[in-house]
Amino acid sequence: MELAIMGSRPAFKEPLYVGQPIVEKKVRDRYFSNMAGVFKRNYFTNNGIMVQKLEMEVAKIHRVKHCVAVCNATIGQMFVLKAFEIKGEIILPSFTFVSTAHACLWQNIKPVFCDIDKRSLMIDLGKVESLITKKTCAVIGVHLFGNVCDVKGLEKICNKHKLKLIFDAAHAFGCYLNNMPIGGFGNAEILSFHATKFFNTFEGGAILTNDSELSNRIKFLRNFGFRGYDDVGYLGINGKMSESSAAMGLASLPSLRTRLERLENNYYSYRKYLNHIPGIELLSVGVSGRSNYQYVVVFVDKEKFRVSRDTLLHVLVKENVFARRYFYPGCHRMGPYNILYPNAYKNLPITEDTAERILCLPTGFKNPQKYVPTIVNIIKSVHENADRILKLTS
Ligand code: T4K
Repeated sequence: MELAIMGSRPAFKEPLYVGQPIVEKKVRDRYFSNMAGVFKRNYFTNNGIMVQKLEMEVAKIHRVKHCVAVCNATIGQMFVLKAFEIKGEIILPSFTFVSTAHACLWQNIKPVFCDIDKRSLMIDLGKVESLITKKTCAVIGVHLFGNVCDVKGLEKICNKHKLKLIFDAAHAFGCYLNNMPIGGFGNAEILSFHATKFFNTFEGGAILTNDSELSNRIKFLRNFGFRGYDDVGYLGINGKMSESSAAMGLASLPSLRTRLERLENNYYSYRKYLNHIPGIELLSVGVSGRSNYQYVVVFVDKEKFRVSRDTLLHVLVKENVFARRYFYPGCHRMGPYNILYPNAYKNLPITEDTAERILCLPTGFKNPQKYVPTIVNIIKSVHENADRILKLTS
């Protein structure tokens, strides 16, 4: 295959993105109909009926007592930390979206970065205990790329050391561990409903928990700390979800099964075609339960593939395939953590190695046959034309 980097036309006219929102026609129609009701009621935010309905539905799906909808997952995580009055240190992986660490440091809680397990890419249980100090108050596990953390192992450690256990479940809407949906694990789990996620409300998120006291506190925190008219009892802030966002969420719920099928189809299509390229390995998902197949993640072994991950990315972008290096280079190498903890990398060898090899490919196509074989052919051509590509990019 002649590649754009060699002078050919890009394989795709339109850009293909990781995280392109999936909004089926039925969802759009339901959204507009929901919004007609919102305009009729003339009630746009502050715990409206759309938000309340969405909370009930999301709690039901995840089999938890409480769902508190918020404006995004980052604020949601901050609310959980604030509600538990966590201070001191929190152990979390560096291999995550930077918001997981920011939500801690924003409240002057020191993020202590833990390495990840090479296969699952999630926090390495074997290393967590060695990072616990007198100041440690909590551990955050991050369910990544549609897979779920080793919940039992983390619970055991946290129970033993009397630590709170929180899950960043931004990627995990609808994921299962064995036969249990995520949501009720640990003290709280935080979902993201960002536009790029499996389930989106444009911007948004939710805290799932079975802890009624925690849920009540967060409800106050997201509304400036108001306990009633003119009565503020806490240092709250504005973290509310709007009716428009909730209307989008409610419109999407009936289409989740078709969306899951589409993403699953995309994943298996990649798996079928990627099978025979030396140096390209697909991350397995759904290993310990059910995945939402939201991400298609590959690892590039430079020796076997003969071209580095970054050169491959460069070639893909020229073809309008906007793959992404989530979560390169790891939080510990981003500001301000690289300045605060310049030696953190020494304890994070797997994180460092993974961040250099990982690549997320676009997914969510209605008809994967139209896209996936071509994307895979580009990758194959890069390998087959390695010498030429290396000359062109050096
Ligand atoms: N924890 C984890 C593990 C997370 O991954 C995230 C967020 C969070 C916590 C925090 O959740 P929130 O506070 O956001 O609710 C994007 C998302 O903004 C972010 O939500 C997400 N993770 C992260 C993995 O991806 P960026 O900076 O890479 O976004 P951006 O604008 O480059 O968009 C990504 C791709 O999606 C682009 O290639 C274009 C495409 N896109 C994006 C948007 C917004 C679309 O096609 N349409 C769109 O509307 O962070």
